[in-house]
Formats: sequence, structure tokens, C-alpha cells
Amino acid sequence: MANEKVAVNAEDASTSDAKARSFGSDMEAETTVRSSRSSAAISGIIAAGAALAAGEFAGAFTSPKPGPVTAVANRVVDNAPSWFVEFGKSVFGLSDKVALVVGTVILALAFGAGLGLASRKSRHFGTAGLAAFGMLGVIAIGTDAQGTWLTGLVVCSFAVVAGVLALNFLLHKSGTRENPSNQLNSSSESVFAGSKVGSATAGTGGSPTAHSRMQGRRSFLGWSAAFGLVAAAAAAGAQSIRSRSRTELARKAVEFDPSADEALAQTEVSSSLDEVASVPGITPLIVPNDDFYLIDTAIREPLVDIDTWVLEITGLVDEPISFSYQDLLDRAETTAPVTLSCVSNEVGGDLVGNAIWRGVPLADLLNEAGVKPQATQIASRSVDGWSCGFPTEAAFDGRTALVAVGMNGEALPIAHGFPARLVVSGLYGYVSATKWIKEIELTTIEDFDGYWIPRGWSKLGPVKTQSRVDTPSRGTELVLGEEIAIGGVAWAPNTGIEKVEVQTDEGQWREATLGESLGEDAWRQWYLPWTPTKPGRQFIRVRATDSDGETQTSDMTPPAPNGASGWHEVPVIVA
Ligand SMILES: Nc1nc2c(c(=O)[nH]1)N[C@H]1C(S)=C(S)[C@@H](COP(=O)(O)O)O[C@H]1N2
Ligand SMILES: [Mo]
Repeated sequence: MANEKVAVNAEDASTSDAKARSFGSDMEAETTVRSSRSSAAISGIIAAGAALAAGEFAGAFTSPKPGPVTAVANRVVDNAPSWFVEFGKSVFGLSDKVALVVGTVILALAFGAGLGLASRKSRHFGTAGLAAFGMLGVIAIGTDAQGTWLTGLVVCSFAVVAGVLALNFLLHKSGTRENPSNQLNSSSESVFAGSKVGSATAGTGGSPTAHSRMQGRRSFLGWSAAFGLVAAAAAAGAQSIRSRSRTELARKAVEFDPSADEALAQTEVSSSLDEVASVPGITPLIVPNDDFYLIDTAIREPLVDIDTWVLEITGLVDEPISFSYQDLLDRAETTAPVTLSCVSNEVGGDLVGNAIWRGVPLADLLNEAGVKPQATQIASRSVDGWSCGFPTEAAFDGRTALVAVGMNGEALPIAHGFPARLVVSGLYGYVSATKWIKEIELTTIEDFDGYWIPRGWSKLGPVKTQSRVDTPSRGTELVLGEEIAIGGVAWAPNTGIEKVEVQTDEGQWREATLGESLGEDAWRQWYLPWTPTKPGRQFIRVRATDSDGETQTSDMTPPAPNGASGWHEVPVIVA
């Protein structure tokens, strides 16, 4: 087939450009054969790459079942003679698994090149070869300890279909198998090109047909690059889906001793008995993980590999020290309810939540490293390069300050900082609550500014006492003379809430009933019954007083630079 085409093209060349005839035709024939051979090989390599990528992509959705590449590599390890495995270890050391996977991929691509070349004889070679290639994958997945025959079949069918489509398309584009209309096209183009390029290029082998062939080749290379890129993107996508599920699996495998989570269990029982907690529309005392607010600069949540992750304590310490995830889990015996809030929270906003955190007291870990007296700031950094810092006292003044690994009875969700984060009562998140933490550095106040400080936020971030009306919500229509429950939450972490007052009808402030106290670090729910007696637009206002007797200021300030202040006010319509 390819040779036929060469003959036709050589004829085109001789008719359209007399000068090229004697010299060019032989050269042309050779060039075409060579380029179609390399094109066929490239087509085959890319088709094999497309098949691998499609297989890995489909396989990623069956995680933790292995994809075709991993499964084949696993079979190699299972069946290889021990000298081969030992050899791999001695040459590649800890990267021997990577080397095995890379080797498998290279072999597959080489096989693809062979299929591409064979396809010049008949397209059936390519299809049959890719199908055989797929069968190998099915067998590898089917016989894998973690795989099944069904997933193997489905995943590898995807791979084979993608490979066959890519191969045929690219072979078609490479011109090794042009249809008559294309030939017509290319010969008329030759005539046009011949008049333009003419004799100037003839002597260098750039005859008119060579020119059109160049165009064809360029478009073939363009398509090849496009297929290669898509395959690479699919493979990278597969990798990210897999590593997400690997991290998720590692996370799910963590179990905390439920008896130690008694505090949590007890609060659940008692708060459900609590009249305040049962006010419809009130925020739960403990916010479920899936509902807990999320704030961070990460475009994609960092996926941490707990096998290699460590938390380092560095800087102004007697001895730098590091802890593995297991080290932290082994010592994570402290559970504490702490209300975490964001400095960006507007008055009445929802960037605040209360959870039961489990972890290791920060002071314990710091004491192990030995904090030097000149260390006035505790800086921390995350795996994704975020940082913050707060005064060293906060770790030692008796408040709750944890390297947390658990949230509401389970391992920290990925979005909330798995494997570990800081939780410090009474400090806004932006100065204290590093998620995906990797380093705690003891330094001085002057020597380090966390991520948000040069961006205009205050160096110190103590949480301002706040209260919020959850129900009724803004603009609710209330019925004149009909009693409702006004309810919400109030927080003054590290100090505690002593009193919540509510104002209605522009009248006296009345004290609300407080819900159960989980301790000074946690918010309190509150409620107050109210029967509207005046029609029209009415305001409900709330203010809290902390355990030091300080009442929230009525001065309204925006969140920047150190947190919003003012009383939350909710307009309602009474009719
Ligand atoms: N790594 C990292 N940790 C971070 C942040 C961040 O951007 N990156 N944001 C902080 C801020 S501003 C807040 S308010 C809290 C929010 O924690 P949450 O998302 O678990 O509610 O995380 C803190 N920890
Ligand atoms: Mo924040």
C-alpha cells in the first residue's frame, strides 16, 4: 500500500516538475518510505501511550484496584526470578518500584512501535496486537490480589478501544494509507506549490510533492503531539485521582479509641435533651465535619503521603525533632472542643465553627524539643507553603493548643488539614490554625511574618467575642401575637461566654437562656422566646458578655485588619 502511493507520488512529481524528474523520483521514493516507516512507528508508540493512559484513567476510578500498568508490574515482581528482583533493588534502591513501572511503560511503547510498523502491511496487525496487549492487562488485573476480572475487562477494553482509534487515525494522517481523494488533493496542491517553489527547491529534494508531503507530515506531527498531550494529561489525571483515593484510604484506616471519645458521645446525648439545642434553625453545638466552614489558599487540597510525611520542630530549640504520623496518633489522647473562627468573618457571618478536636498538646511536643528562652514566636508552615505565627506564650499559658489529628471522632478530613493541623483556642485561623502542617519553627516575633501579615492583616489575632442570631433569618415574616424562638450561638474562645442578651421591639435587653457548656473554648447556643406585638419592620439584636465580664462592643468595624466587631442585627417583618 505504502509503496503504491510512493509510485503515484513519484509520478506526480515527474509530471508537475520536469526538472525534478530524473533526479527526484528515486530520492522521493526513498524519503517517503523512510518517513512513512517512522510515522508508522510514531503512530504505534502514541497509540500504545493512548491505550496505557486510557487504561490508567479508567483504572483510577476502580482504585484501590490496580490499573493495567501496576498490575502488569505486579505480575513481573510475582513471577520474576529472585536474582532479577535483587538486581532491581541493587541498581535502583528505593526507586525499584518506579523503575519497574517505567520499564513496563517503555516496553509497552516499544511494542507499540512494532505494531505501528506491522500495520503498514495490514491494519489487522495493529488491532490484533492491541487486543493482545489488552488481554495481558486483563489477566494481570484479574489475577491481582486486589483486582477482579470484571474491572480488568472493563478497564482494558477502554484501553484497547483508545489504542485502536488512535492508531488508525494517526496512520491515516501519516499518509501511509491515504485514500484516493487525498491523493487527488495532494497532487493538485503539488501543482500549485510547484509554480511557487519551482526549481529553487528541486535540487535539494524539495520537489512539489515533497512540499505537500511536508505539509502532511507537519499535520501528522501536530496530531501526534496532540494525542500525546491528551494521553499525558489523562495519565496525570489518573495519578491525581489515585493519590487522592490513596490519601483518603490512609485517612479512613485511622480509628480512634471510641471510649476516649466519650466526651463527644456524652455531649451528643445531653445536647439532644437540651431545649436550646432543639430550637429549629439553631446551629448545632458541634458542627459536623461536612458542614464545617472551609478557608484556605490551596487551589487543590494537598494530598499528603503519610508514609513519608513528618512534622518537624525546628529553629530556636535545644534539639530539632520530628514526628511521624504514627508518632502523633500514638500520643493523640487529648480531645477538646474548640470554636475556630476566621478573621474574615463578618458580624453574623458563618466562617466559624465548633468541633471536638483530638491531638497532642503543642506544649508537650515543644518541650521535647526544648524551647529556647529567646523564642518569642511559634511559626508554622504547611506542605503547600502557607505559613502563620503567634506568640510562644499561647502554647504554654494553659489554653487549648493542639497539634490536631482528629476532628469530631474521625481523622482530620483532607480539606481540614489531614494528616495534622494546629488548633489554638482564642486565636483566629490566619495566625494559628495551619492545615497540612509540616513544620513548626521557633523564632522571634520580629524575625518572621506569616502569609497574611504582609498582606495587611494584624500580626496578633486574638478572637473578638461575637454572637449571632441563627433564627429567625433576615427578612422572615412573623405573625403578630404568635410566639417564636429566637436562637443562635455566641463565642469567646479561651475566655468563655457568661451571658447573652437579646433586644427586640427597640426595648430592654433581655437575657437569653444558654445551652450546655462544653468549656470556655467552645461556643454556647442560646435562645429566647419572643411574641411580636408591633406590626412592621422590627429588629432583633444580640450581644454577648464573656466570663471576664466584658460585653461585646457595639462599635462596627470591618474584618480587616483584625476581625469584625459590632452587634448582629436581624430585620424581620411582623404582620
Ligand atoms: N495550609 C493552610 N492552613 C490554613 C489556611 C491556609 O490558607 N492554608 N488558612 C487558615 C485560615 S485563614 C483559617 S480561618 C483556617 C480555616 O480552617 P478550616 O478550613 O478547617 O475551617 O485555616 C487556617 N489554616
Ligand atoms: Mo481565616
